[in-house]
Amino acid sequence: MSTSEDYDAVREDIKKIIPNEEVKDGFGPIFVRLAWHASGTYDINTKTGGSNGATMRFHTESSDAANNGLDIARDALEPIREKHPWISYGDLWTLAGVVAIKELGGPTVPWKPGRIDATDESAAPPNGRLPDAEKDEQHIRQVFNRMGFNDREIVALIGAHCLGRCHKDRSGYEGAWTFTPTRFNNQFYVLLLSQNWTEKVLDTGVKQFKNDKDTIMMLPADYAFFTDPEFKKIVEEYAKDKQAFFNDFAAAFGKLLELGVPRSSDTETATC
Ligand code: DDH
Repeated sequence: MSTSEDYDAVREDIKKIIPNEEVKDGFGPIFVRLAWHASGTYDINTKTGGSNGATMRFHTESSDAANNGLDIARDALEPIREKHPWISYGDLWTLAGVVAIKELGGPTVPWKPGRIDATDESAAPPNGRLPDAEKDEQHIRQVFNRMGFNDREIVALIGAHCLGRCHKDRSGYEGAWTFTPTRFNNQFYVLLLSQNWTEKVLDTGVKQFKNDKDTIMMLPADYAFFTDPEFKKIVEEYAKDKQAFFNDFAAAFGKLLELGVPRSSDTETATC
């Protein structure tokens, strides 16, 4: 049975590899994206998908276009798995997201171990469960309600777009959402409200919103948080109140990572 010291040792090793001169923004933002994509396939009705199983190791899920580029995060974590072979990939990937958020200045997200890796492809959820960046608020609500999230949790979760950027060769989109892509903060909301956004079509054929100086961007699915009145009210609140965002984000991201993870009374109490 692994102890909390064992998990602390893994946390330390994850921390060490997050800053990386050769990788733009380091590995922090992409570890957050990996934790989210590993978890965000959950379907509350069928109780399928989610981070238990680490099914992105299998071709069905790793080849979902939404997961393009996440091999970079999985490969970066592989030496840590080799050093600590007792940890499941599901635990390692979700823990990497939690450690990254903290390292980049964000809140402490509650995290518990206990994910068990699936042994074959049949456990993988079907492709297409993650949100489509071209789509609007109706699609966003449909996808996140399927995971079991309400409006407030959805708005809190999208604040993670304060981190990192879009890469043309991965998603077809390009650029960062904020001027501080390696700092976890409430700038996504501040900039969504304060910049003047103009729609542009990129040479990859996708639509994106750019600010006047063409220095930062929003996806159509981000811009929906500006145009939908219910979403916008919460965006305004988080833009003004960073602490409210941090509290709500920590709770919502912690809930996301738990989706579909079976809990016995033993692991229930083993919070790390
Ligand atoms: Fe996201 N995201 N995301 N996202 N995401 C991308 C990058 C990152 C959508 C689309 C994209 C969340 C929600 C949504 C992060 C975290 C989170 C990219 C660019 C696209 C496209 C990928 C690339 O080109 O490298 C859409 C659509 C949604 C939606 O909700 C409708 C959520 C909920 C999270 C979260 O973590 C809670 C992070 C971090 C990145 C930056 C990755 C990087 O490499 O940098």
